[in-house]
Amino acid sequence: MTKNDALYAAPLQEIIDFAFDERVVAVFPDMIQRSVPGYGMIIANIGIVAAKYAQAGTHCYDLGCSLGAVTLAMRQRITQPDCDIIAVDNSPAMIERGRELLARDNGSSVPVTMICADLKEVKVENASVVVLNFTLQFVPPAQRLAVIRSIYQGLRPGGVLVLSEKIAFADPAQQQVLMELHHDFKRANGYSDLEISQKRTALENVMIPETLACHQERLAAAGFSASYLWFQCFNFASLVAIK
Ligand code: GEK
Repeated sequence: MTKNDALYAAPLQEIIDFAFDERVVAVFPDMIQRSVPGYGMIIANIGIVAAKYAQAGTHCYDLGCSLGAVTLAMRQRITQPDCDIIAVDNSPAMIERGRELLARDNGSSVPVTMICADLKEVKVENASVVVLNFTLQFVPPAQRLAVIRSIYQGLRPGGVLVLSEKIAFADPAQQQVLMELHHDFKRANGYSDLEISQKRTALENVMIPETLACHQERLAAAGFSASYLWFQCFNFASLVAIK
């Protein structure tokens, strides 16, 4: 059972920086579903991408796996022999709960290893599919190129990186409209104005969105031959980058 997210429902004296602790873990499936437009669709379709690009005898990575939603979707779809999935998150509470959920998943024989670690310390190797599903936005911008470069180096030719992010817009009018639509989405999902504003403050220093152009330039700088937008809803987008 997952609890409803009411972490920011009451007025807070002081809003501390958002952290993926036990309180967030307890409400995480509800929180992400009600906050990220298209989350369920993105997860299901990452399974489809993995089914197409997984190569026999390689690793697939889910970096910033939280409770392992992407891992479970990839696991269900991958049919290539001798693949495994390496799921990484630096929140001990996420990994503990993720392992419990994984233990209950018996629909696939694809092996999964869940590791509690900083993704910046994990060496990606012999990979065919790497997923950063709303994770890079939590890595300090100055460190993002090194992360993308090391993923590129660990991918086999023909391998892919799926990169999903909340995005910003260079044009202030576009930024304003899409941000308002995202807030309307959250309101339609039952969040109050107070919840929206307090959560926004908590995320301000922790989650830093960039423009789509910035992501695509970085992917090209790291060596990816192409990156394609395959999903966008309001200010949330997902790219598939091909080595
Ligand atoms: C999903 N992908 O359900 N190293 C490892 N993990 C990290 C790091 C880091 N440096 N920084 C943040 N995280 C998931 C959703 S949530 C997105 C991803 C969100 C982890 C952090 O602990 C959290 O679990 C996850 O990245 C981001 O498809 O909540 O908006």
